[in-house]
Amino acid sequence: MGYMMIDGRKVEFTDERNVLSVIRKAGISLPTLCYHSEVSTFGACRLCTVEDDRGRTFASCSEEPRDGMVIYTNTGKIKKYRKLIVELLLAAHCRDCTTCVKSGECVLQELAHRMGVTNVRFENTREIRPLDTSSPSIVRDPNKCILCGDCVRACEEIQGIGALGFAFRGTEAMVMPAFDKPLAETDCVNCGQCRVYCPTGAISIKTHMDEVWDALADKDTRVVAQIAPAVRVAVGDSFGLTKGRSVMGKIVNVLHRMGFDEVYDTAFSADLTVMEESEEFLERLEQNENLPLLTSCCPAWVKFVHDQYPEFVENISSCRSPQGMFSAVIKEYYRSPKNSGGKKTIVVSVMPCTAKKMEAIRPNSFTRGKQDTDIVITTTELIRMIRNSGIEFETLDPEACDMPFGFSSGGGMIFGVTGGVTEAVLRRMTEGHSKVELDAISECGVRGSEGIKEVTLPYNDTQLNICIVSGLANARTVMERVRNGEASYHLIEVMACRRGCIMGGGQPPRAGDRTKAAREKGLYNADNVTIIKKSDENPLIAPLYDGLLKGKVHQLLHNQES
Ligand code: HC0
Ligand code: SF4
Repeated sequence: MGYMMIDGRKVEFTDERNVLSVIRKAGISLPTLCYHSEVSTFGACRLCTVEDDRGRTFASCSEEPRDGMVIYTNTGKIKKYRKLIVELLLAAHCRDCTTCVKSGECVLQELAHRMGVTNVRFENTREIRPLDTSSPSIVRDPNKCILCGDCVRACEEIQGIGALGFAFRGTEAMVMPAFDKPLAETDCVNCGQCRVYCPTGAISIKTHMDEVWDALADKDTRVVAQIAPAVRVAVGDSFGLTKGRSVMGKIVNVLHRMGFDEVYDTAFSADLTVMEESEEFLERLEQNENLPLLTSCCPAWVKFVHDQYPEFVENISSCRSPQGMFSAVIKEYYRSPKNSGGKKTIVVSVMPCTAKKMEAIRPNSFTRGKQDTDIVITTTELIRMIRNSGIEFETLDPEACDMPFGFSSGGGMIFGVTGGVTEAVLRRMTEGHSKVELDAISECGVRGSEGIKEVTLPYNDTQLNICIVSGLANARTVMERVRNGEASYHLIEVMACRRGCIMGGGQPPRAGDRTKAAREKGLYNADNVTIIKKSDENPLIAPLYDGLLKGKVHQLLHNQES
């Protein structure tokens, strides 16, 4: 512990890793473009520069706090310096702000406004580069890149992929995939974490909102939506509502008003996933085959295994993700002329995830060669569509999902948080459903935001070893240990994004620790208020197996051999 003087006030510090953190703790929001507490310090943007009592200026992100330091955060010299940095960044930046996807959420735009930059005196001499639209999930616009390196570090350090890097030097420097390949031809897994970290419009979501509007305008089309678990806890704060609180009922209402014919909760098909995945798990345990079972609901993780650990492809669960299962069930239901009423059916899934756009077009997830999920939009796109519609979201009353698929258990709901899939599967594998039994599961180590969690549980005569992972760099650590025989598990649950889908690449970005915790709490609260917690006790599940799914379980709920 020590003390420093910040702008004439005494501030205590303990384990803060740099002066910037101490300044922020003191309630001063210093601007930064390249600093994120979860990745390594780069010190490139210099916006967090401060001055000490001897007139020395330094980047506060790169300096350790020392007892007795005296620093000033807003001297005339620093203000001028910061303004010049922003002006120079703008000089080398495409400035089509009014039509930029990031407009209104761009950190550079916000800083220009904050620093009072109203004029850029320098000419942009950078050559205009083409956009990379090769990925099904994200778009890279090199003309809007400010070389902060945030995407590079997110991809390398958090996801352990390294699909992006710096090329060339000095004024020629650029961020791009190796050998300037299109992103779609790299090991990119479409997770969208680079887009979450990008402060400008240089990396953005590939949007599909127009396709949804077109479908809604077509009177001969039935448009059916499914909403993923994590979406409901990441929408409200954009409309001034409490951070992290589930607004599922309002989302159902707004989608009905926009013209969706039916709105469903992906948590329903997460119940189906629990049924199928636990059965597959028990079979593999019995036959001691293809263990550890690797969960298959996160498409970025599935691609990661195919690209990086091909020898484990057989271990991936054959289950489709809840997104895939739901779309297949909806399409099958409306294949019957009795239900279709002569209309074509389009399934729109609303996901916190950019990789789900890639999963939807992955041929092994199709039914009889046809794509089931027609359009995937992310939470960010949903928010934009609500704004576009002009509907006052915050004032809407909650509405329930439609029938015949409109009920889900709490087990399906918690899929959106790391550990949720495992917890739901364990609930299914437990005979009872009393509070004591369910509490024992939630307290066995499955919950919590750590990137790697290990749980050991007795099941019949076996001690089940389970590993729960979020963040692909962590997944690499675990898979290396498994490959080298240093660790052995029966089940490995992986969500590519740290903390799970609540922090997916399609969620509104710039979520701080409070937002992350609120989203997590929001989903557990949504589970708390459900009467039925176990997927197998969802009253719509058994009739579905006896009816529509009869003889078609494999065809509709499992991925085809690829
Ligand atoms: Fe997820 Fe899912 S939980 S991956 O995180 O399994 O995207 O929310 O929709 O499909 O249910 C994302 C979230 C889903 C799926 C579910 C799973
Ligand atoms: Fe890396 Fe994910 Fe971005 Fe692809 S989408 S470049 S894997 S961070």
